[in-house]
Amino acid sequence: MTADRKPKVGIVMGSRSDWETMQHAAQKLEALGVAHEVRVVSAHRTPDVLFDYAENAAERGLRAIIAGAGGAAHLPGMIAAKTAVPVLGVPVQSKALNGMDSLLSIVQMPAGIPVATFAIGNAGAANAALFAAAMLASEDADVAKNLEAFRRKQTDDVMAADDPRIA
Ligand code: RP5
Repeated sequence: MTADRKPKVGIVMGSRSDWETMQHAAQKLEALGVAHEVRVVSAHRTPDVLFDYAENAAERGLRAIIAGAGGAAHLPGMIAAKTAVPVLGVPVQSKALNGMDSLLSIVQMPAGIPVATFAIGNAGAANAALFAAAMLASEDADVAKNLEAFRRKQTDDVMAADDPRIA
């Protein structure tokens, strides 16, 4: 959680091994000034913790949950089944199938319980954080300002170095 503010976004992951990927979500939220928390919550190893986390998410003030998992990645869908807080799923790049298993597990939710699904790996984690920030921007002027500044800098950086032959 950033500073002492109540977290607005929860970042959860199925295993500590997912942190290498999910740290990219945390870094973006930190940079944009979005109060957040980070937890390991496993759908199959700690199912009771998952239920508890999801059932209390709205009451605790979470506005979005970024859930990353790899392999048979049922974490985002199971969380979404237990809360109306929007769930943003990040497929972690698995060793066996390069994250295609994670992607399909997360994206192919049957109609009725949605999970917004992002790209496999680091890009997905970063974009899930940017998406969560965009969700909060309409009610938080500071986040809106930070998000706008991030995008402006990103554009400026590309334009300032638009000849790929020059390092
Ligand atoms: C999933 O299994 C996790 O999300 C992780 O991506 C994958 C492997 O977990 P570990 O065996 O590394 O703990 O539950």
